[in-house]
Amino acid sequence: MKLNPDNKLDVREVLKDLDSYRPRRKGWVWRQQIENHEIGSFVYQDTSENLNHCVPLPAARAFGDIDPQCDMVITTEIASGRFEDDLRRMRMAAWHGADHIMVIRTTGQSHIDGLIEGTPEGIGGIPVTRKQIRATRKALDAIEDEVGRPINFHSYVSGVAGPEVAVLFAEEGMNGAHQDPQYNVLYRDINMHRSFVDAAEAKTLMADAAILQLDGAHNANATAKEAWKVTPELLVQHAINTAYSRAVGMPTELIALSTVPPTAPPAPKLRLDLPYAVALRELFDGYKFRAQQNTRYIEADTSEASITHVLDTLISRLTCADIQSTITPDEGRNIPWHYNNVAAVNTARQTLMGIDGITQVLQLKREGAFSEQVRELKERAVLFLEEILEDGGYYAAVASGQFVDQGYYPERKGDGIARDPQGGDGAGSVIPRAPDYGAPVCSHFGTNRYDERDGRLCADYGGCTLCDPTKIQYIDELDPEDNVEVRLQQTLAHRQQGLVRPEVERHGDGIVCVTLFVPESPRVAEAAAMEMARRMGLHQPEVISRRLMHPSEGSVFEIKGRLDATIRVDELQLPAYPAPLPESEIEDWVRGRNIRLVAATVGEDEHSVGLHEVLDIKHGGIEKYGFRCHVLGTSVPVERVLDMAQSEHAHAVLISTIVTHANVHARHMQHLHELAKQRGLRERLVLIAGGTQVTDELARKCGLDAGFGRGTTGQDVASFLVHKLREQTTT
Ligand code: Z98
Repeated sequence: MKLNPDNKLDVREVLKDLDSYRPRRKGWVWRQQIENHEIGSFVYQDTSENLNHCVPLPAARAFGDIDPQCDMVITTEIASGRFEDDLRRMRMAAWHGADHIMVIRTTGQSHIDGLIEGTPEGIGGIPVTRKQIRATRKALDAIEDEVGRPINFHSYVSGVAGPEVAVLFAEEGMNGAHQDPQYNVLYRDINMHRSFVDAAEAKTLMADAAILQLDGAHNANATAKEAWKVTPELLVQHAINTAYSRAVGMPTELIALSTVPPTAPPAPKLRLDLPYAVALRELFDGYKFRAQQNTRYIEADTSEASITHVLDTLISRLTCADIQSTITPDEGRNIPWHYNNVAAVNTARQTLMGIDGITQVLQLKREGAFSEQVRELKERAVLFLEEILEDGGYYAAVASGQFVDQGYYPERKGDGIARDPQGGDGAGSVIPRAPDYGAPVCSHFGTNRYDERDGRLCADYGGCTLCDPTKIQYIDELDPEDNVEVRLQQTLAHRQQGLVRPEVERHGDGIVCVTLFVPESPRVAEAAAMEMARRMGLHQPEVISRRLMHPSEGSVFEIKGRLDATIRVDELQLPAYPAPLPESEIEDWVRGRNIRLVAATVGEDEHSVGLHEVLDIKHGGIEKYGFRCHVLGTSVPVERVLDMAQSEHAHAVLISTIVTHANVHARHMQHLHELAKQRGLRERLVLIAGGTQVTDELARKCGLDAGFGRGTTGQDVASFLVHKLREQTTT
């Protein structure tokens, strides 16, 4: 399967012959660091290979559209509920620099005692089934070819069916997974004995399949009310899972500790979070570190979430994290939206490139109060571990509620999560293996009656699914109504008919978001905002963010709702801009020709920023190609503009209009055209208008040659001028 950047990902193609698709590699892939990497005008220190296809950061347009890639793996976490929608989301994220795709499982999968094959769509995550994994891996294989970088696919080896899930992941080429028995115990109330026994089996499978393991310690600071107080415990949880993994035989390089900086502003974040990050890195030197964006404090303000994420990422870089994991900044208010997945990836990408090389110029102070804080944290953690040993071990400590207590150890508040060692899901289900127990796959932990032959333990019974994938039973979805084929019928019918609808969660869901400020006190303002949303035609409007500006002056609201707008693509009138010419071609044509332009902001309009952006050499405008620009300033009458064009023997006139009350921008454009005609100048003068309310269509209707709206660059205008002036000289 090969992707073409000009075409949509074809889900039908992904589903074709899925029963026989095999992953083409297994195991985790890191980015390779490149130091002194020359990209465009810069030399980078903390980068990896460039991508074949990407969407550069917005400011890249000022730097030759470069898109340096950092050396950390970047995660995006995906959870729409439908895997077919997730595939497109993954492709977009990969183009923006994500190479670790984590899919969230549907709520409750942890409690199911087996694989949930044959299951359709999920709620708050997807059901992790063989079909979903295989389809995703197949799509990711094609996406990684398209972007030119390996992409790691990841989900969770937890719950009552942990070992079965681990076999599935090993069979299907999953590259990373969370595995930590403590997560089962604390957050899913699965029996502790069962969880640890299962973990030994699951970790062996993961080690043999080179699946990178993330642990679950960070969940404690997502759960604790005062997250910075559980920092000693986080170190203890990491220690338990790491030691257990090593005891089972997992190699160091496959163990990644999962960590989240515990606080967010207005807390003094760096002062609290940095010592914790340093203590963790020092105690677990030699292991990998996966730092996740802090989601603990995400409410409704995506810009606040992004700023905390920038600070988190700074901590990651200063303390040498290997993976920067992102979550959508809107997770506090929506089923994450795809463009917010991309926004989170870009926050990490932008921050990491912005602080490239920072560790060569900045060093954390290793004396005084900072190192005392680091030492104190380690001491608290060691004391906690010693107490667990003295008081009867891990099971006893959990039973007495020692974990996720809000006290800063050794202080105790008595509000921790307590679990009964004899209770929970799967209690009493651990039974000793019979001496002649035969393991169903080669990769396993403990007793096995089969002896190794030809390097395999499964030779005696003719091969296992890990050694011989033809033995894998592929089960398709079983629900006749809710399955991907049925869901795709509508999607594909829409596409075939050329229909498009807005979307953010799932294909064509119609969901849109509007932002409005209402100058009233909060309650009145909110009711008014909702009413305004209804009048805009939004169905089921819902306030997803409210930000107080002032108790009586007003508030800003973001409202989401469903917009019943289905557009026929073939009925759209697309502006007929010529494709921009290469800069060298523009310059070659313009230089030496003495092309003169007269420009001004017309009418009573003092806004000149847009015009300067397009013209001034200082702003990268078209002067740089050799156009001779005569700018008359702001609030200039159209008559004066034409006087000057006449006396200068100009080739073109550019007018800019921003102020638009009473359609004044359109009237100025018409006036320019009419007057040029009256004076007999129209034939030889190219007339162009620009401004936020100007469109090409409107400008042409008013008699001009072209109009340029928002987002126009000098290159666009220069390309048009060269096309047009060339035409004039050849006709
Ligand atoms: C993360 N965004 O860590 P269920 N095992 C471990 C986990 O940390 C998690 C699960 C399993 C976070 C997601 N972590 C939170 C060690 C979840 C998931 O039962 O499928 O929800 O388990 O990336």
